Amino acid sequence: MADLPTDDLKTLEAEGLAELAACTDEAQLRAWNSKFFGDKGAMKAAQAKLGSLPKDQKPAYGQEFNRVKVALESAYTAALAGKKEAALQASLTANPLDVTLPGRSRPRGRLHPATQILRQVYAIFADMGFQVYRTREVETEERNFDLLNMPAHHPARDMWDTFFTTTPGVVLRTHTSPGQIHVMRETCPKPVRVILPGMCYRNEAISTRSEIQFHQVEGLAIGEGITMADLKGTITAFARRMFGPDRQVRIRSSYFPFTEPSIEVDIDWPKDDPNRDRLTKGTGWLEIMGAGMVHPSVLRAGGYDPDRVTGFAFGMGPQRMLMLKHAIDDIRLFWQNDLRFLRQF
Ligand code: FA5
Repeated sequence: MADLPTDDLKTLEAEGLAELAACTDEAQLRAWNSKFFGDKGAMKAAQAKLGSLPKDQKPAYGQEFNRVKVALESAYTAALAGKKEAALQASLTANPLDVTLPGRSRPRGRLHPATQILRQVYAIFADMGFQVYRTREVETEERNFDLLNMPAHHPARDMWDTFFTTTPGVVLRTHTSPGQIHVMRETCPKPVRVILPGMCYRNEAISTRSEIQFHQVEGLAIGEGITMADLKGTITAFARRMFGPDRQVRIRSSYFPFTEPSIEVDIDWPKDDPNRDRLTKGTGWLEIMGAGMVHPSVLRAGGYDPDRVTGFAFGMGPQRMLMLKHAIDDIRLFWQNDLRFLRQF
């Protein structure tokens, strides 16, 4: 019996399947696909043959063609999927991925401890109704001294080793107290309740407790009937919140030309700290602020009538307070930019 045209299709199918099985990677599979299903491929040729067949053979050939086409197509799809899966497995074995490894964290910035303590101070005084008022770091000698009841040649000026600028009469402020004059002149005759934070500069011998630049937070309250009891109450309430109920507050009498009477406030150094004696010169206390009732001459310089209003003022050192809070043994650490220190806060 003569070969039927459908036999050619069967041969084509067998060839196709055999060649497909021989393909080892995806590229070979795609080449196989072009060879059999491309525009000039074997299946196109087999389809073209249909037109040249006698009419009675056409239906059988057509049916067989479709069967072979579907068989080869599905074999190709399955082989392609198999090769893709194998490639994925190979890549996973070659470059193992440990999904349990912790992710890479981004280093987070944080606020400098000096800024952190300033913000704590603001928050505590905000609760007591004090507003933050900012004034300048470069001041006139007049506001830094004269208007604070320290005329030229007054011996009290020796309390502050001053950095003078090359402009006569202009200094780097030695304390935040000149801010009192700015606030009073701006606010008079209304009552005042503000804090004035900022950097101060003194030509000091640098030591573990003293820097040539340091923050202060000045406080000023002016109104009718303000007394020393208000000052003590405010300071004690502040110290309780800043240092907690277990730390002791000591108020001593003192002297400042711009307050009368004047006091200084100490906090006890943590008792279990081995550096306690060295940092407190054997006393167990560290001074955190000077304060007092605003001197009548200063009230007058600010525009107020000392017969009608009184007021209290204080000037505290946040760096000293941080030292006390965390038993930090050297004030110089604050501006050294040593990350081993800064990262602890
Ligand atoms: C004054 O500067 C006054 N102006 C404070 C004041 C304000 C008194 C209002 C009365 C009324 P004194 O020099 O003591 O005072 O400084 C105040 C605080 O600033 C000190 O208690 C201390 O905490 C801090 N301080 C002073 N000098 C330094 C320094 N060199 N380094 C770090 N902190 C300092």
